[in-house]
Amino acid sequence: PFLEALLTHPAFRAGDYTTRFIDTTPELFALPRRRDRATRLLRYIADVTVNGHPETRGRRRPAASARRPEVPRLAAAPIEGTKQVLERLGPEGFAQWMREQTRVLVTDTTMRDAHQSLLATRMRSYDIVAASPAYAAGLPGLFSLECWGGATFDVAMRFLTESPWERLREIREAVPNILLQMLLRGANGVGYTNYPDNVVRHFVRRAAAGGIDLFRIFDCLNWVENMRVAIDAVRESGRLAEGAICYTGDILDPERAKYSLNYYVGLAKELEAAGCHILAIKDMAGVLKPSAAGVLVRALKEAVGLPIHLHTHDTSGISAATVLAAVEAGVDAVDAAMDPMSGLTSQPCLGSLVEAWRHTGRDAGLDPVAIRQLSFYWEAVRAQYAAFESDLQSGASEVYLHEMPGGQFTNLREQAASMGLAERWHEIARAYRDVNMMFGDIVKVTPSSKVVGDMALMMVSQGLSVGDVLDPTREIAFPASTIEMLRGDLGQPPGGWPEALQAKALRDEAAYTVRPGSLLPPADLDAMRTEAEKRCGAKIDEDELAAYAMYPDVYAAYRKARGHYGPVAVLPTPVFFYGMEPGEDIAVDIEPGKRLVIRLQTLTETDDDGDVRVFFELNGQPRMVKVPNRA
Ligand code: BTN
Ligand code: 3PY
Ligand code: ZN
Repeated sequence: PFLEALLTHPAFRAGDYTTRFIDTTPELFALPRRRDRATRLLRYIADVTVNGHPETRGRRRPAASARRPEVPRLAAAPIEGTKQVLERLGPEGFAQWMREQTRVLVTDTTMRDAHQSLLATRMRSYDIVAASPAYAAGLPGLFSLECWGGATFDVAMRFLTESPWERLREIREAVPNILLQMLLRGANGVGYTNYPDNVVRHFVRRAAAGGIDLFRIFDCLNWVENMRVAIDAVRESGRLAEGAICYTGDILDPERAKYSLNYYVGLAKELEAAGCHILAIKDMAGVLKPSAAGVLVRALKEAVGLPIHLHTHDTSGISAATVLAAVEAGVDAVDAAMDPMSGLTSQPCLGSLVEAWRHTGRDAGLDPVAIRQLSFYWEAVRAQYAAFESDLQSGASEVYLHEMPGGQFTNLREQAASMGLAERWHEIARAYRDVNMMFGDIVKVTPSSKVVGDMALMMVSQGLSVGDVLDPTREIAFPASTIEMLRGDLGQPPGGWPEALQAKALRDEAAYTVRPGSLLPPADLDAMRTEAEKRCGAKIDEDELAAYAMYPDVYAAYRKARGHYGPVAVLPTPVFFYGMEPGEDIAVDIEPGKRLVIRLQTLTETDDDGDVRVFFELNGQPRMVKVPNRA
């Protein structure tokens, strides 16, 4: 039937087909694509062995002596944890329970923010899922695992050719007892722009069904108006809505009056009134100083009845002091990263914080042996991602100047380097600060941080000062992201946008101040599903639709790559990024009980057609794959 469909297809009969035929007529290829996953994986391994992986090409390689990550084998008795507390008490009761705990409640961010901030978000499901049972067995006293959302959703599909939904499902299956937590960018979902309300609602419902218990929701301008749809959707799903105040400036600095203690207290009250169960202090840049943390936590505890959850980054090098001060002041929960994934732009060191509270009234109750065993595992995992390490070697007080979020910092350095501006980093940091002030001193976190970064890079590369940009007689080609933000597309900052700059950037276009989502018509999800199915040549389920709605092109490219290469998420990380050596064997579980043993025997030289033949043994049977050498 496939061949018949192909031969009678109008485009084929008209001779109007090229190698792009598969792209434009995916419906014809749905059938053969479904064939043999093993064959497709061999095709991938052959390809990556010959050509390398585009994401690691030209980058530092892991040390040859690198140790293989061994997952600690811990007794697997299901032990009751926060997940059961939530099931028993419901979200309101759970929040009350949090406030009654004397121990510090600890979130481990290793599976999300830590690798987002240290390794360009490139940690694969393979390594995350493998660690999960050890968490369930060894650290059932953790408050939550932050394991999803933020940039991980996009990066999984775009760069790792894997499904964020499958990742979530597998973590959930392995961790029945600890809350799973995600980061949601309010109306921006897990993307970089405001989406229609029904897209945000659909996404939240699917994430809740997929296993997320706690949604940390923020808005990149601290505009609560823009968080309500997400907060309501989380509440309707029966999950925990954690509303975040994004911390910027310095409450102790009278010169930064815009972001005063009063401002944050007001925001906290708004979030409480909006129905949040938990309040997060989201210090995305790591600029909350220890003394300010104490003042802030005390004031918030006084002002609202919600439990408080602190998130910070160690870019400055003193974030542990901030966390300790917040705990002294009575904060209920804190974020930290497993030791080998902590520090620098990531979270403070989990194991050491836990030790700091041991034998005190706030002992976190976490097993140091399990922490050390998991740390030993993560250390070996991190070594496999050497290609994504930044050149950052130490803490830096410069963070108080630029206030870049931990997740953006190394990214922007890379971006600067790729523009030939590596030597001018400190100028960029200064420009970032200046652009922030030019925008009226705003909260900088995805996606507003990206707007500031784009503008700063543009100014440094073109040698423009703030004075030049504001000069009415000077023509400036503003980055599109700046024009969109000043128009109102990301929402409203406290005090509105600076009018002269806004008028200059928008020229004749009108700005608006209403919620962007109120102007976007609801997405027609059924039509979108039909479109996606046509484009991908396959059925699209509700989860995939949620991904397609935010990232149509990324999702379609992921589906296509997956159709061609198979479920590459099952491959060990060194194989995924570098392929195999002749004589090497690997065992791959493509599903529970279905194991492939793959041996790469040998490769030929590149032939006259530019192809390499790669000889494998698959479960003992010889197989050959021919791949073009694209080098
Ligand atoms: C995609 O197209 O979305 C995924 C990219 C996968 C490309 C593979 S990775 C191994 C091999 N080496 C290459 O340079 N390309 C392919
Ligand atoms: C994200 O939005 O991905 C963040 O981590 C913001 O801090
Ligand atoms: Zn963060």
